[in-house]
Amino acid sequence: MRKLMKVFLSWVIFLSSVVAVEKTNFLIITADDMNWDSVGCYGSAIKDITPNIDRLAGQGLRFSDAHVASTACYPSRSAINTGRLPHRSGGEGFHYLRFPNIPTIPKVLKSNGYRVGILGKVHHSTPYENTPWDSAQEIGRNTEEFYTESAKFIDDSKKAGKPFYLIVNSHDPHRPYYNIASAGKPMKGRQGKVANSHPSKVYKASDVPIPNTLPDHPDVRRELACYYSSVRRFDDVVGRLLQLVKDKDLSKNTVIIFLSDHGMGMPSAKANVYLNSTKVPFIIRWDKHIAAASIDSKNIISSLDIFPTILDIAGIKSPGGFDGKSLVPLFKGAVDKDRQRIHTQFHTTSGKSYFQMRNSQTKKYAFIFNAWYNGKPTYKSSSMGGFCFKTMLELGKKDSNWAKRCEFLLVRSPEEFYDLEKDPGCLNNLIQSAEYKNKVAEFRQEMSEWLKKSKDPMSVVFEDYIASGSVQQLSESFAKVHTAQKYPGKVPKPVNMDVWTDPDYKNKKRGGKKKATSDDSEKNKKLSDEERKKKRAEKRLKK
Ligand SMILES: [Ca+2]
Repeated sequence: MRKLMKVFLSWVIFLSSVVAVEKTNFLIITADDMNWDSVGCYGSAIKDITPNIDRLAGQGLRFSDAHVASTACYPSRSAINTGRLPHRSGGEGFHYLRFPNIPTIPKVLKSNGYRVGILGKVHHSTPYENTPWDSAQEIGRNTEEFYTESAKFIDDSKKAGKPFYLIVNSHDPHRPYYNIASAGKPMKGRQGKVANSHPSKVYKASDVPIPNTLPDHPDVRRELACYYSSVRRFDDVVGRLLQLVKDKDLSKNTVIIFLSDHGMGMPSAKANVYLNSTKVPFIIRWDKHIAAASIDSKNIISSLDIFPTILDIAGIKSPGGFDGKSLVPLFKGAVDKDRQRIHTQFHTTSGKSYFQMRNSQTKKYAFIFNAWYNGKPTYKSSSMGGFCFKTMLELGKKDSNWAKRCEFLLVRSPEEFYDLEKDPGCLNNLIQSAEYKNKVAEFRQEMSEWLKKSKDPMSVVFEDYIASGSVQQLSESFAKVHTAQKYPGKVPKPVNMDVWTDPDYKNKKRGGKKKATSDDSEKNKKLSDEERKKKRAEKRLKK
């Protein structure tokens, strides 16, 4: 009898491992601050800039109109993790989700038998302090390290007999760009353990296209060349990850999704809601389920669709509450009439400057509401860093066109309206144009309905503004709502990754901010909480 039981049990274990192997794995690859049109298959003017992303597009489905929900690292990634608009998850800024118990990709997949892992940008991609990552590791900009660390995670998942969800987040092409501070030498990774690698191709100032939002100036060219070299280094990572999936023989049952978290860190892109802010390259590959080299140019899709799509593919019951929906019906070329418009948002920079923007756009037009508008040159974000905006300001001293452009970027207008087919760079604000009067009215009405429907706190501000037409009323209303809407979310500053991967972490002692030596840790152990508080107070007094 015991022998029979043993045979039966070994069969159960064998069968369950077979079932687990057949489950679909997910590999999500994200670029950081990469413009949609920097990619070869999206029309980059640099020939063969991204051979590996282009190859991925050749194996899967490329969406020509994909947008992210918000345009800074953390909120964009919170939207991916929750499938909800930032104000509906409490993931508006650089903090954990403010609202409790929002279902997240890692939590739902883990509770459904997946091994969940994250490589790179862990701080910006972790929705809650108690997110149950099985593996969470920071990484620098070394291409081979992406291969070896991802391989380890995949091997460990195989050993555990579990399907995996692995999100690999490169820091490229986020600033600091390749080469800019180190004159051609690899820089030490900020978070990586090894030196950053060289891109497989380095671009020169004369190689790069200049978007019409930026001046053609030697400093801008030099900076863009560094940016494009970083784009190339990201593409190298994609190449190694595609090779890894092949090497591990996982092509058949692994879905690969690639996207950028938002547009490039340059004026008129990142930390705004223009076309170059929210539009991203977005490719999904799923062997035998998606025809190779497909292109979807009929639907507008969102990063909010990723979570419901994963659940749909994995056959996991949806917890509901999404603002996105599954992309699976589009894999066979369906056209969805509800996917002809998209709503995007911006709330706050990492420096906690609140520039509340809302955009309602179709393929043809974009209507923007700047709830933060106050008539003064207020706007400031990392997209003004580096040489580009500095050069624009410098040129503006002699050229009134650049002076006007700089002034507009700093001040804006309560509402903006663009004809995206004629003006994808969003340079010509048509809000006062007689020709577009009816269109503007139509979009304004839709914005009003949408803000109410989505329970957006900025709805009151918008209604106050359109009822009064007064800038003063706008400022007063925004100040009122804004005071209640500051985001006191807890900012993750873990000293190591155990905070996310070790369930007992909270019960263990946390180390200091600086790297503790063995002597320091002994000292720390001896200090009681009271003593530590006293020491901190003394330090403050000294300052
Ligand atoms: Ca980013």
